[in-house]
Amino acid sequence: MACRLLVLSGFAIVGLLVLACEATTYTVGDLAGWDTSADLYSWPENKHFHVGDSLLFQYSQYHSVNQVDENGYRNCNASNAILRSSNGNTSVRLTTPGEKYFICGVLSHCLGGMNLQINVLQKKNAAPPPSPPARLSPPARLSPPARPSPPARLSPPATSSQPQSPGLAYLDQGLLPFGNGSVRGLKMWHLILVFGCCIGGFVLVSF
Ligand code: CU1
Repeated sequence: MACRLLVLSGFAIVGLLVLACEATTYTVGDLAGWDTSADLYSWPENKHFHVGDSLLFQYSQYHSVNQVDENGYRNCNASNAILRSSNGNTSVRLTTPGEKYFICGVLSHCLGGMNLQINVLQKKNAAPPPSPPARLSPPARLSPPARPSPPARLSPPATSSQPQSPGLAYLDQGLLPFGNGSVRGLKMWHLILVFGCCIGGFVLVSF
């Protein structure tokens, strides 16, 4: 499955490269051709001519194609033409960037609109734009410093509904044997002992 995807993407890349490299042939004047009836002034608008593209001039026997410089273009003068053709089907390959000028060799035709000026751009990029650089992994985040464990909370003092005397407070804190819990049992035994001693003493006095 991965191999198929790899092969398919390879074909897609090659196809894109072929499309990018493909030169375009522009038929001058489109359907009207290289003719006095064509609107050759606005024909180049919204077109992007590149080095490697071609212009195809299709015309009747009454016309000719002459590539001239700017001066020849302005004056409809083909005497110093760079290129001259009258075979009715002239293909001109655009080999260098810059302004290019073409006129018909018949002066009245040139003055009547059979003249063409185009701007040729550099060759299209054959290779796709470079992929952006690989993103760096984010810097390693430092682990936060270990938080000290909170101090052990002292158990809150036992609450009592009744106000306590200072003595009872001591008892509750376990400082005296008569405090809370098991200590309280000792207090009870102490009372019983005292009570027993009193009864014993009373019995001894009675006899
Ligand atoms: Cu002409």
